Parts: sequence; C-alpha cells; structure tokens
Amino acid sequence: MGDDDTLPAGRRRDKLIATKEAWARQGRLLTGTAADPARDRLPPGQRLVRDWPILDLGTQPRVTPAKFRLDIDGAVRRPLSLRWDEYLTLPRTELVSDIHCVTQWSRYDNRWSGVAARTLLAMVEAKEEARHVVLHAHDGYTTNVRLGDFDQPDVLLADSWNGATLSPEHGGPLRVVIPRLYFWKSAKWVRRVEITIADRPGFWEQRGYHNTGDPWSEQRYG
Ligand SMILES: Nc1nc2c(c(=O)[nH]1)N[C@H]1C(S)=C(S)[C@@H](COP(=O)(O)O)O[C@H]1N2
Ligand SMILES: [Mo]
Repeated sequence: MGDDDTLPAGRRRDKLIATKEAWARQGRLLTGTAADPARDRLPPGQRLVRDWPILDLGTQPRVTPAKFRLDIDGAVRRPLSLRWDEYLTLPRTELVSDIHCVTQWSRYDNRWSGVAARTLLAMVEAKEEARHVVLHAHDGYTTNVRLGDFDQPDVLLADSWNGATLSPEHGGPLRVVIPRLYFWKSAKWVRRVEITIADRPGFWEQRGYHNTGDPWSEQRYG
C-alpha cells in the first residue's frame, strides 16, 4: 500500500472514501464528451457554484509556523527544505484561475497568491530523468502529477486566496494549486514536493481515479 496507511484511521472519513470509490466504479457523472478550454469555460459534466466547498479526508491538520516545513527533493540536484520564515522570502506570484472538482462543482475566478511551481523547480534543478511529482500533505494525503503538468506557469503553492490568508480548512498555511487538472491533484497542507523518475499513484489514484485528471477530456476515473 501507499503513504495513505499513515492516515489517522479514527477521524478518517471512511464512508466518504467508500462512496467516492463506488462513484469511480460506476463511472458517475461521465457525459462521454470533451470540451475545448479555449472556447468552453466549464468542462463537461461540471456545475458552477458560488460558495467554496471543503473536501478532504476528515483530518484538518493545524500547521503552525513552528510545525511548517516544505521539502522539495527526490530526483533533483539541489534539494530544499524550507522553514516558514524562509518560505516567506521567496519571490511571489499572483494568479487568477478556476477550480474544477471531480465531484462536479466548479468555481470561477479564484485569486491565488504564493510561490510559482516554476520558481521552486528553478531552485532545485530536476535531474534529466525526472518525469513525475508526488505531493505529500500533513494529513497523510498524497497525489501524483506528471512533471510536465506541474512545470506550468499557472501552477503555484498558494498561501492566500482572494486577498486573505488561506484558511486551514482550505489547506492553509500552504496548498498546491494546479488549475488545469481536477482539484484532487491540488494538495492541501503541502509538506513535501517529491520529484520522481517513476510514477507513483497517490491516494485517489489508487482508488479508481484517473492518473492524469484532465477535466476537459473528462479524465475522472481510470
Ligand atoms: N491534503 C489534502 N489535500 C487534498 C485533499 C485531502 O483530502 N487532503 N482532498 C483533495 C480533494 S478531493 C479536493 S476536491 C480538494 C478540495 O479543496 P478544498 O477543500 O479547498 O475545496 O482538495 C484536494 N486536496
Ligand atoms: Mo475532490
């Protein structure tokens, strides 16, 4: 099994996990169509919401500045391990993007600020053979993305949303935002960005969810 064995079983939302695994088996919400991101803003099968739902496995860690640590390591030449005060000295980026969650809701125009993935990648220098990324979070959650999908100008590690400090419920102090993939790829409470040579499926990817997760071609399950 994967890293999710470390999830505190007691507070884990086992019913929610079982339901979402069943959705994957049933192919729930699949419309069998594709959309063109250049023309259609809403991906197939999605529904627009105005609020911002909270989704996670039930344990919302409180990551204080003292507990904060961000490691960027693995198949890199110059691994990094940052304390909160060190993280705060990095060059910052602000971006507006849409959220598309695999459970059907989408939310437009989220203004994120934090540090661009490319800023961090430039600091660690991925090795030639590096192809994938595993994101590890303080609640034991993991998710995998291709290095090519992480190494994009609109991917960032965000500590602020719509002008305010990112709340702990939504992954504060620091979460990943990968706007062109379903939102389960955007790890909350990020602890470690592990650059890898081989692909390693994360929590939902081991439970029937798509390895890539492109909302425009409806890669919900697989
Ligand atoms: N650490 C962590 N990150 C996570 C999750 C989680 O359970 N733990 N859930 C994912 C899922 S399934 C979704 S839809 C989004 C939800 O983010 P939100 O609660 O800010 O809307 O976080 C993703 N990142
Ligand atoms: Mo999700």
